[in-house]
Amino acid sequence: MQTRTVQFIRPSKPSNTAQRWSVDEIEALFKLPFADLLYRAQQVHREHFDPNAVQLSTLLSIKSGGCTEDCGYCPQSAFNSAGVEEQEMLKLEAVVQAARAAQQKGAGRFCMGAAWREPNEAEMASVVEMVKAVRNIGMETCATLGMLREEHVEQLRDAGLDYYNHNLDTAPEFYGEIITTRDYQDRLDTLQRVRRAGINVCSGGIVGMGENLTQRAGLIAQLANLDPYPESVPINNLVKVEGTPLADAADLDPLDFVRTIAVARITMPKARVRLSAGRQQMSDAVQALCFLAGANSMFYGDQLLTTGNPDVEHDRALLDKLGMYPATEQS
Ligand code: SAM
Ligand code: DTB
Ligand code: SF4
Repeated sequence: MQTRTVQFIRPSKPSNTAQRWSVDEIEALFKLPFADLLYRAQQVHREHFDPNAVQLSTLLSIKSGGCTEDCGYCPQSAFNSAGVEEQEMLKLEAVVQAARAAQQKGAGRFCMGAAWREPNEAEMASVVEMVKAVRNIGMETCATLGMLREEHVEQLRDAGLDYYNHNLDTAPEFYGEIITTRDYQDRLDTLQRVRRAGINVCSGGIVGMGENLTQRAGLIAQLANLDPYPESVPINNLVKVEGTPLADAADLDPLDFVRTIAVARITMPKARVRLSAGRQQMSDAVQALCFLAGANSMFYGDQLLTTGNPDVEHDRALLDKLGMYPATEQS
């Protein structure tokens, strides 16, 4: 993999003002002939980005397991029996050490995830220190901590957090079949607080949970119609974990995953569209199609939160094969 210096700046004002998309229009994109869809996505991608540059984020679970929410896909929910033991929050030194290791391997952004509904004051104080320390080593920072109150958003902004990840997960119509302990509106409210505080928004969802095409289009419509739409859009392919209610969900056709990437690219032209969970189960060829469809970001590092990700050597070889390289702020 070619190495380039990863530089970053926080955009002063998001320029990604939304065009409104109806669910029907988005469904029609999904139904385009594959080659036409990819051609359109490619055109949009090349208008806004270097098509060979990929932004690399490394994840770290700073607090794992025992979560009080009932998300049907999640191995960390206390409602599920995936065998993820509840652990205490990691110490600052361990987080900084993991961030340095990720940076040395070429990641530009470090994303800290916590398995809880929302942080309390003590937890916020620890996370603030982690954000400051990771920024200090020269990485972009991201956190995913569930619901946030106004004061928490302000604390994270003041610590210099670059991105906040909070996923809509699926369409409003399908949401209730996956999660009952938190409302769709709660998620939208948190995203709005993050946006208003001037922190970049990272929000996406999961496909392959048994949603139909209209519902898959409904998720993209929700994201694309946020005004402005998110700077970063993680598209996760469900990782089916034994002990979760979705362990036996039907496999998503890989070409439908590629289509989802293309539709996200077309409807959110300036967003980083991230190949997220599910890459370990995906062939190199499918991932290459995802890049052709406009994906320009991925989770990089041997672990996601509690499940595996392709190892770094494999990803470097894949990027080399494709002539791709880590993104800089210009690409
Ligand atoms: N607890 C916080 C929350 O839910 O907002 C942050 C961490 S949570 C694990 C972050 C996201 O990971 C979820 O919203 C979901 O989109 C994704 N995720 C969790 N388990 C997954 C799985 N098995 N497959 C794909 N994505 C998953
Ligand atoms: C996102 O959209 N996907 C990441 C990150 N944001 C936090 C998490 C994927 C988790 C997959 C299951 C696990 O490893 O626990
Ligand atoms: Fe908890 Fe987040 Fe997992 Fe839901 S997705 S169970 S909130 S860790």
